Amino acid sequence: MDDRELIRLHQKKYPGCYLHRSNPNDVARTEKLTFISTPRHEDVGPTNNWMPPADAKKRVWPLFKGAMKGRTMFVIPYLMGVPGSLLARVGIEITDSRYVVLSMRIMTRMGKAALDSLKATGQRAVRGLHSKADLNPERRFIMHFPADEVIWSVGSGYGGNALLGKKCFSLRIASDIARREGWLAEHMLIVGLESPEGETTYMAAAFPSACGKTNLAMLVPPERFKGWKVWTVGDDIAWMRWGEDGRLYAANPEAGFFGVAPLTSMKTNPNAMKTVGKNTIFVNTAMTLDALPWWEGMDGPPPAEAWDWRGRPWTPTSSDKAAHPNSRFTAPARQCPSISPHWEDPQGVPISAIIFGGRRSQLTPLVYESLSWSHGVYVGAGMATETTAAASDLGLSVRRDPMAMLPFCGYNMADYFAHWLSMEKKPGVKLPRIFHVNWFRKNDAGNWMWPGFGENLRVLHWIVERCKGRGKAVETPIGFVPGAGAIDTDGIDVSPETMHDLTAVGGEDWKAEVEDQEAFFGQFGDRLPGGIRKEEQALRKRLGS
Ligand code: O2Y
Ligand code: MN
Repeated sequence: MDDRELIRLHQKKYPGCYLHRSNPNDVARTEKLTFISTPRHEDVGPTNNWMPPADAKKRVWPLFKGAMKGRTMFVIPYLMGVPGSLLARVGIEITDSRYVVLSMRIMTRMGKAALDSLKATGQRAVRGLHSKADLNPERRFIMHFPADEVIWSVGSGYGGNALLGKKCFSLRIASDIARREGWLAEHMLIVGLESPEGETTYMAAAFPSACGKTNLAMLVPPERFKGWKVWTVGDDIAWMRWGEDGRLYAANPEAGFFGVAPLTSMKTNPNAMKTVGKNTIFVNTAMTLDALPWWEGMDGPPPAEAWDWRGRPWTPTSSDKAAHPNSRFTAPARQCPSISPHWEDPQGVPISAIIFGGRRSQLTPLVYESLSWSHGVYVGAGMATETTAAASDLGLSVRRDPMAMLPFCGYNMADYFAHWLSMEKKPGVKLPRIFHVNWFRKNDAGNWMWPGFGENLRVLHWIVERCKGRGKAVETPIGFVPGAGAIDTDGIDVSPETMHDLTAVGGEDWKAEVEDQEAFFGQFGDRLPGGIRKEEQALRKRLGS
């Protein structure tokens, strides 16, 4: 605090809470400065930045020389996952950032749990070296060496670039370990839906960044679903392996949430608001004059005066936003009112449904179910989302983001698809069903067709019904969509006609979609698994193209 690295917030209203302001040139993870380093380019594929290890040694390693001078160097042993779990792994992060130490203490199980686990399992720790250095973006690199299970990060002190347990370890390095060992490390939330009869169905869902994963993980059932409960297991990452009973078990390797603050409110996510009321580090939010965190979209009127995310005076007439759009809260998961009683079970929770999704204002139905596992993998591989700066003269800008892993797969994505396809060949597995959802359809007038937020439970309910072998469905070329009346619309302003439009499959539009997917898949050349090509051909045939 003496160095203003942390600002103490109002301790009566926000006990144990602090604000951290990052350098204004360092406010989000940086994909273009993120590299996978392997001897052969083809092992990282066309969707990752590649740097050969020899070049990394020449270009990046020297940046660490003297980089920590004048700062304390910390050694952080940390555990991703819970002690004693087959789904747990140790990491060591060396860092010169006190903000990183404090954040890792929230986001991971730090210290003794990690050292005990190292001793008990004899595992090799994933080794990470991090230095803020001079925070110069010209000298900023996030390097991954999957073969050695090593991470180097230099020149950034922000979130995903610097808290190495999260994206670097739990997704990029872990996805490669998972491929070698036959499990899955995925960019997925994990949620349980408990019926009034007390039966809980667990689902894992992959959505690209900024599609509301944290909100879905912490959903509050609407009035119509009184008696139902939603249990949060994780909001960002799922590690999944096959249990002895043949089911797929998922665990959240993290111990905290690093959620986006703007637009989080008692209306959009009351559980998140209650989670961040204590022991939380806010990053790049605004702060009121009486030291309360504030951001655009929070409940109530804006403060008459505040400090913006850079610490400059701000009023509602200021032209800039008070909070940075990527401002965040770092909060312990155990504080979440909807945290599952099973979120720390060492075996994880059994997954009945895998859900893929994206933000598509047109084309993609509210929900559909794949025809088979391999078709579901194809659906995930073809996933896409509209980018925030969506509208242009050329139409909507759509980013392909297979399984929401485009920025996080630590190896060639073609091999990643093959790994997913191989799952159904494992003897004795009871495969989860695979679905695709889209909360973001708009009508011709440009209005949302589906209310979203808590009402998304109605769609999850249909998914659960399908998993139980119930739930009316109609087969279409792209998969099963809900039959008329299968999704409960009681109490919401969604007419049967709108429901019809939300679940309709436009053949011509889908033919164009397949062509666009083909352009994406084409970049993998011969490495694209035959299973994906086979599904693509089958879809073309069903569409009559
Ligand atoms: O910009 C960052 O460093 C954070 S990115 C992030 C944080 C929490 C969960 N997911 C993400 C993401 O980009 O997927
Ligand atoms: Mn994420």
